[in-house]
Amino acid sequence: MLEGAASERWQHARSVDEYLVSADMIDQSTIAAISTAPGRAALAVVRLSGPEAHLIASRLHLPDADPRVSRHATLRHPKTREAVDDVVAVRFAGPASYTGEDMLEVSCHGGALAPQLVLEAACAAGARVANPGEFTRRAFLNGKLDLMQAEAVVDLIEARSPAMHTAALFQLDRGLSLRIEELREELLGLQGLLAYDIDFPDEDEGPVPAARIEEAAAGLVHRLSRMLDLAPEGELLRDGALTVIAGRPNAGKSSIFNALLGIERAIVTEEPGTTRDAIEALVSLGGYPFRFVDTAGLRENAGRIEELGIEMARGYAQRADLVLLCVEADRMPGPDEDNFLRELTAAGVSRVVVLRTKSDERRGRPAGSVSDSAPEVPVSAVTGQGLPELRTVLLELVYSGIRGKQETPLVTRARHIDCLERARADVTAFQEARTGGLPAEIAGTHIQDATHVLEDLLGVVTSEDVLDRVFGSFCVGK
Ligand SMILES: Nc1nc2c(ncn2[C@@H]2O[C@H](COP(=O)(O)OP(=O)(O)OP(=O)(O)O)[C@@H](O)[C@H]2O)c(=O)[nH]1
Ligand SMILES: [Mg+2]
Repeated sequence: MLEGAASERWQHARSVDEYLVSADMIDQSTIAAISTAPGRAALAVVRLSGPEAHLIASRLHLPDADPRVSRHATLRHPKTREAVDDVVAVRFAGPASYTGEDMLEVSCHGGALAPQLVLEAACAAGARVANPGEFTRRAFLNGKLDLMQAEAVVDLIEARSPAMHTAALFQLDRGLSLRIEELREELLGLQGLLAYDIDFPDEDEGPVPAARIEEAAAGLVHRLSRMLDLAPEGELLRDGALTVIAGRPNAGKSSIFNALLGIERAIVTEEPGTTRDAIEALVSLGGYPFRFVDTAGLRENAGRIEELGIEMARGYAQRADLVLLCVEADRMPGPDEDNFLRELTAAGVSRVVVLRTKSDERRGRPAGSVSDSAPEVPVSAVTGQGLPELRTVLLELVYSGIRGKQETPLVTRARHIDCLERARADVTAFQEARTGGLPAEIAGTHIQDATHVLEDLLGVVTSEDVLDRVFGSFCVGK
């Protein structure tokens, strides 16, 4: 039986050529990097991967040890034998390692110097400094994970909200990959049905009823559409929904911004025109990320600096995923609010919530109503009244499709959306070709195209530049 990285690569490859290409893409050097973040810390980890990882360990005067057994030792410079640090070292033997290659993991002291000196000693012993994402790139090329799992590794590192963290962890466990593989299997099944059709074209009712093929195609379009429907929400998990707090000067915008953050971040005064710059903060509500932006109050005839702030506020509002328009509860809304709402509609911003602020100062219903369509929430930054309701409304408006469905594989990247849309377009083109009466072999090419697109998504066949793009976004050491 075949064993090792080569056999895993072979299982993933569809042809001899593909196997050779994937083998070719791995360079034979041994790479090293500090895998932990710089700065003052108790410990740091320096990792090595490649054919000479264990030889380099010996050159660093680390004692021999079985794989996965940690050894406490003094790491010494390979040439001078000078002590570099007191470390704990673990060897891994490929293919049973993260990258699929031989590896060495050194836990040394943290801080500015120790990890750097360990890395320099490793390089003096024959390693070269790794590029960003190079460890995971090797893991991918050795068949340890597929491309979507590799992306999930970055997502996990960069996750800033519990929901993103959950989605990334689920994907690292192949949640989304399995769903894409199922779709790919179905496309291959459909290709099989079509092959029958091509072999027996003249039979009245061939071995495969036409309805069965049509059903399979419709099912695929339906499933691809369902994944794409949730994709916009999945994408928002990455950076948070851009939520712009806007309104006339003194409406209480900064106070609400601070109340949502739970800290006094923006300056609040009784003077209109206090906020002039846009201030951003990422907040997680119920685990889901929102990027709140406090902006300058909108008004005519403002001074020069304030005017610039107002321009910025408009710019932000027009790009927003959601706008919170603040109007004091006791003030009748006027033309400023009407104009602003019109601008938002023109910019395609459909999600607006009207906050009737300072509602502690008014008893009963707020004065007038601001918009026919936007929900109105009375709030007070002073008493906290209305804030829980506001949080619920925001979550419902932005994340209703994916909230609470932890087991739903989520599409979170532009690359995924692009591939799924292309696959759906191919299957739709197939349906049209069938309706148009085109021969099965011609129509079938669209199904082959769709299959290839999903294979791109999984990284079954991948060009260097796709890999560069995916792994270029990694940090060094991962
Ligand atoms: N009673 C009461 N006063 C509030 C409330 N929110 C804000 N205020 C007061 O309203 C004034 C303006 O508040 P800000 O939060 O600075 O208003 P703003 O919209 O950011 O103002 P600009 O940045 O100048 O556009 C301050 O004096 C606040 O103390 C509230 O909920 N209740
Ligand atoms: Mg303000």
